Amino acid sequence: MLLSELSHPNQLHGLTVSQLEEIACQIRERHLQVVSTSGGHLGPGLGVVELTLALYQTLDLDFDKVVWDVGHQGYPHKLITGRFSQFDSLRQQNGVAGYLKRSESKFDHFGAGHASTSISAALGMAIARDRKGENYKCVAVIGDGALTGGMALEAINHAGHLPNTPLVVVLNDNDMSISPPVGALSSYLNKVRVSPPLQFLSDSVQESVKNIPLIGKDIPEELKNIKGSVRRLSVPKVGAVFEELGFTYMGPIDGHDIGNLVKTFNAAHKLKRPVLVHVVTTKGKGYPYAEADQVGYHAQSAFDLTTGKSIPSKKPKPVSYSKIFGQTLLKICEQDSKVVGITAAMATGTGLDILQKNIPDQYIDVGIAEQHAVTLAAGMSCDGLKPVDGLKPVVAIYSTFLQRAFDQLIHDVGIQNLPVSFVLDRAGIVGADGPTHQGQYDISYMRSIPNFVLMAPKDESELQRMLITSINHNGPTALRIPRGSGLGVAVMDEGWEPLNIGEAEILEEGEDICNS
Ligand SMILES: Cc1ncc(C[n+]2csc(CCOP(=O)(O)OP(=O)(O)O)c2C)c(N)n1
Repeated sequence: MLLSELSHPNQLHGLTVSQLEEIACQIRERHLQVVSTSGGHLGPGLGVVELTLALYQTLDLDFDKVVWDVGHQGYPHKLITGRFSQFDSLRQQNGVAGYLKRSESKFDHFGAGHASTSISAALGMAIARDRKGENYKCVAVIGDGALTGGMALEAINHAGHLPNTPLVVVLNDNDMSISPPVGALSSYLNKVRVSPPLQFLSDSVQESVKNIPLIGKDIPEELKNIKGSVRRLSVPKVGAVFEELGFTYMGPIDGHDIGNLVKTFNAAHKLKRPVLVHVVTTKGKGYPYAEADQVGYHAQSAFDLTTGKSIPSKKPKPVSYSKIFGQTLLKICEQDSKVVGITAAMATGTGLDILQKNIPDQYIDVGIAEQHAVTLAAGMSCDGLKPVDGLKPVVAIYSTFLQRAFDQLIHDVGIQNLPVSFVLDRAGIVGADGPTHQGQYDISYMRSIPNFVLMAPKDESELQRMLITSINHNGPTALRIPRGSGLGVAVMDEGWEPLNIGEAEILEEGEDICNS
């Protein structure tokens, strides 16, 4: 079957593993062709090709619901749900969106762009289904990075408490966020992933199954026959954290083995309770450059498919605002050990990777946890007799992702008037990422919070002066910086003059309102 002829995902039903593998090749080809031309997310989608095909072979997407976390890995989903021919318009005006969007396709069951929402949304669908007395399947597909977000853990806490609510959570574990993942949960998944290879385990899977209290005798046939692929069955400790939280854990499964994936998903659907299927994938699978540099190929601008190298823009661009921020913060940190940069899993995007490489002691990555980042900084800033004795945290978060921490900004920072500096990257219009990523709300939401000083530099050197002003200020500040580069105004290596807060700068005298 040709991918170009696939107009409905149910056409995958009945295809053999080798036919699905053939479609997997065609998906990768089209994915690479379009992203290399127009830019977009690369590694995330390439990693879930087999997962998507196998999952959809076990579902009826006219009824069953799938929620993809973030949605940046959804290009294979788009290619098999009727958007193959429009795919050249990816991330362009009126074209195919870079994330899932309910208004774009009936198969996009839930829109996203921000991380860690999928389990909540899928659980909500499952509860609605049960109240209506229907029986479609609800599935959330979430990455190991997104799983570290507070909302995902809140949803697991809730779902695990509802043993009679069937829900399948597919953990797409590629051991990567945008950068390498951080945190205790990540270390736990690492241990699970590297536990002994499957063939070392007992063959008597069926016997082991009987002894598992949560599944016991009700184990479906398919599950009994997956020899060695469901490691939980023979190694009680693997996945124990999820089991203790009320989920039946299945895995880890090789995320590129379609046959095993299909069997495991079928088994998971039959369990009729909360199930977590742990699927191990390789980010960038099938494109060697993306497999080798998973951070660099998470998302890409246009590139040459043969060499993997970005196609340089005709007019060289000045250094980006994010980079100037990162370089300036590094210099400030070199002179003041109390200054600490904090990111929520966005080191490269915000320019904080510069600090990470040079002074790791003054750098913290909290994972995809914006709310925690804000309150953590509040605590760090007041760990002294007076607020001014504490550390001087500089929290760099994209404007759009800081929306998530609105209460923390008010309750933990603003009301207590704590000296935390926020750098809101990608403030304003961000372009092709679409409506979920625009930094268009921060002026309104920051202005409503007591004690905050809000700043927006007119150029690169003013960004430097505003950064030092905010770090020196004994109260909360928010410094907005736009996506991309400015005009290339020369920046200074040191000696940044702080600004007088609230004082206007006269650029040009004149008699009209606007004299250009
Ligand atoms: C709330 C929020 N913070 C940050 C981001 C930026 N972001 C997009 S994808 C991503 C990494 C997600 O990692 P994972 O869930 O493991 O998926 P993978 O990219 O590895 O497939 C991050 C941090 C986001 N989308 N939402």
